[in-house]
Amino acid sequence: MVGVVIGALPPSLCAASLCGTLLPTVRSVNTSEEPDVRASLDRPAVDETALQEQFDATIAAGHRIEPRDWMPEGYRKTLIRQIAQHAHSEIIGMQPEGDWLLAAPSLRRKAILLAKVQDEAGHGLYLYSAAETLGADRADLTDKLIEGRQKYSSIFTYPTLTYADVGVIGWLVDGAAICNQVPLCRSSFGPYARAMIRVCKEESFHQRQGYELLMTMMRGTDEQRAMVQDAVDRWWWPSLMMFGPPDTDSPNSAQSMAWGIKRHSNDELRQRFVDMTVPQAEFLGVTLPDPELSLDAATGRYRFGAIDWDELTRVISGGGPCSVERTARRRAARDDNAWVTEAATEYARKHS
Ligand code: FAQ
Repeated sequence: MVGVVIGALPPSLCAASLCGTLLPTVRSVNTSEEPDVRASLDRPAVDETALQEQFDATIAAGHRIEPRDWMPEGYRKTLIRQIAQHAHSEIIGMQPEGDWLLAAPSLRRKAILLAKVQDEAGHGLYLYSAAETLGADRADLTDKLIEGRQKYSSIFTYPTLTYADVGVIGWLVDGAAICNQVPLCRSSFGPYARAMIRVCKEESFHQRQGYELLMTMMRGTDEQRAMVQDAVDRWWWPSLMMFGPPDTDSPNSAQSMAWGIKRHSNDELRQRFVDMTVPQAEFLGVTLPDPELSLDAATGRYRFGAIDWDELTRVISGGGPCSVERTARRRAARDDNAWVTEAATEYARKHS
């Protein structure tokens, strides 16, 4: 006998339907000792070569792969890896700014920050939903994050020391996220690409609110201007690391680009971010902490100094300044709220 349990909380369904990627998040469970023979009975014999050719042709034509389409196992695994890491980044990324919610300097700033942090939660939900369309289980992904078996963006292991950090995260971190994620709106996997469209619109608002906060502080006192400069000094290099290792040391890029998951290499996007950001820094009146930063007149692009790749390796391996704290907090959120999951699952079971 085969029963069905709901494998996710209602929010996942809401998020999935919002981004048009609704697939029922149900897991088939064999509740008897009998072997589950449905799979072999339902499926006609398939010609893997023809399926692979059809997949390749879809990618070559720039069309989308959808969850029910056949896909190579490597493509599915790569997508789950990247989308899960992306989702984890959005959720862990709520913490550094969330730390300032109770200390925002005015009601207006608090309302803006609250809306932003809630947006990041929404992004995480869209992304977990996209991963679920590939057969991943959300609870399992969360466990992998907490146990250090899946990554989240290096940037969120750094602490937010002053309120200027909130502005700098909006300007630089959301700015880097936009550079990275706008091309993902054309990613070959439909649910991921569609989720990115809404995410990018919201990131764009986030970047503007950060820049507006910094502009306000720069028009303020010497102390406020010093706070902004200090925050820029601390966040500039970690923002450049968000784009990942250099192309020469990026094991996943070539295949991900061949599959149309990534559209540009890590270095290309990093350069685009620098070119976009330097004029914004000049307008703001801050100095970027890189004495080698200079405009190459021949290419119209900015040259920049060497990135400390050892730092990125250390942070990615769990050695970031707040790595332990970030994961511990996520673990506590999972454990403290387990009763909600259990209640919702039981409710769904009774009504299925
Ligand atoms: N941090 O071969 P590659 C945001 C890992 S969302 C940690 O180059 P790939 C919004 C990489 O996963 C920010 N790990 O890998 C927000 C791989 O590990 P694995 C997140 C990193 O996938 C704003 C290994 O190193 N955005 O900011 C990092 O081709 C404000 C080798 O690297 C996304 O996730 C790193 N920086 O390229 C929220 C965008 N870099 O799995 C709150 C989607 C690399 O082999 C507040 N993701 N690694 O063990 C991507 O575009 C890609 O996954 C890259 C990495 C570009 C991040």
